[in-house]
Amino acid sequence: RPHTIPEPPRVPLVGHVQLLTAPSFTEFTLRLAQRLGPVFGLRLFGEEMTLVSDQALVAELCDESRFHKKIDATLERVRLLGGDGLFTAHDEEPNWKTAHDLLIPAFSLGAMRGYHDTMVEVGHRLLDRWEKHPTVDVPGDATRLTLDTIGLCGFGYDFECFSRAEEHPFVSAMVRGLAYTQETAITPPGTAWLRRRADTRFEQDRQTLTQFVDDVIAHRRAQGSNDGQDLLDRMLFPAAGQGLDVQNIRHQVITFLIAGHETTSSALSFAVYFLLKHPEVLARAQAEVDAVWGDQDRPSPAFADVGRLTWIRQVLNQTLRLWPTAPAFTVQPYEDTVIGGRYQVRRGQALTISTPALHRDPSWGGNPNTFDPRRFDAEFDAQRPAHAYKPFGNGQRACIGRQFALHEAVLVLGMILHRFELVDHTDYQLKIRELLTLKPEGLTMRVRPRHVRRSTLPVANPCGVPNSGA
Ligand code: FDE
Repeated sequence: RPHTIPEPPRVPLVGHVQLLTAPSFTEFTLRLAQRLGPVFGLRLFGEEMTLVSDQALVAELCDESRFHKKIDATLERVRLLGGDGLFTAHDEEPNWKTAHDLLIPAFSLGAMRGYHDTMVEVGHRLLDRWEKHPTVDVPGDATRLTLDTIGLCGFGYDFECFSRAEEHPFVSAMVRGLAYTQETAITPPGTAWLRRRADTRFEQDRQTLTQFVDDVIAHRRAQGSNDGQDLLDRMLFPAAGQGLDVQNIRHQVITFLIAGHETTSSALSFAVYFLLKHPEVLARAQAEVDAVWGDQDRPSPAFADVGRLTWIRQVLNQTLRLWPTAPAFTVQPYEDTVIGGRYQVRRGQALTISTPALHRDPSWGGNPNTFDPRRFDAEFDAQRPAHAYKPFGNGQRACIGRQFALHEAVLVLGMILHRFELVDHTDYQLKIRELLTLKPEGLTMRVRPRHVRRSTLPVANPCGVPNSGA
């Protein structure tokens, strides 16, 4: 017999007003999952959602013959910026498949080789800045890094985030625009007029974004194909068959700049946070980078070096287990069906997988809240149930940028740890800020150079004794 999906107490007609005052939606749902169990419902002003975090149930929802991606209320709002770009397209929109097939090769392992040198160069920008300014705004600089990287690798555009005094106008418009789409996602009926000024501002921001993207496109068209390899080239000069219309290319560029920077930068920031709080994990990571780059002053990491940083990769995997920076994804059943053998759900009903809750399932063993990268030792990888770990979503709609993000994050974290000692100078207490993605708000640290600078060593050997080269 079917069970009813539990719900916290709610106010008649309005619904779960608690949602409006919760500090972050993700932390709110984590607490509810502990209280109500791994399936529960929430509703607000007629908007309904069902949150799921049970491992077996999530495995069921990942069956693509029964369920597929749903553009939920949140993503529907992001469509105001991303339109039918990859992230926010409905499965049925033909542009999704066209763009997916066109862009998949741009995210292959081979393509990563092509981006590697640019990622290294941008990594050096960050190190140079930290050398000069050793008190570091971690999420701020991580975002400068990831935005420069996706801009250069994807579109041959240099945002130069590290060298400008003011934020790039595209970035301000994007951040403000995204905030608008989320803050106005769920509003009490009849109150739309209250935000008329915000609406006007948003229209201006949207124009700024469109204008910027059109300039980048015009520039590439004028200059002609780069080498056919980056995202823009692949969209503007497709090899054969279907291309994308201009409107959709605009949406894709905005989508990649949105999807490609905050998610990755926050993953880096959370990793730094965990390293600050786990000296033994940090020491092992430093030993790893030293084994790869020795005491070189300014190593230029090779592509293959990134694959050797296995512990740092485990640090990132573990970071994305506890704080998956894109903290949910939503699916819907193709037909009315029963899930978990007991909950009746309707065709098209939004079923949202809370990954931070899924990733704290008791089956992770011990206290699932503890940060321990050894959970990603190869022996455990083999034993882990399918779909227990979903920081990049599922199936055909899973993150296309996964390899890109991980290559970039592992590389740069390695470069940082090789160059600097990290100091938790404020005894930072984690505070999560949520706006589509999660980030550790206000995380700062101090950095100190680790290695003896070659340039500071004496040039001549004053005693005339052969230098052993130590
Ligand atoms: C996607 C994605 C996802 C899914 C969502 C849903 O389903 O709704 C997820 C979960 C994610 N993604 C996550 C992430 C994390 C990180 C770090 C990242 N991510 C990163 C990145 C970078 C880049 C460039 C990207 N990313 C991108 C992207 C895209 C385009 C998408 C959509 C896809 C399709 O087709 O749908 C995604 N991403 Fe990510």
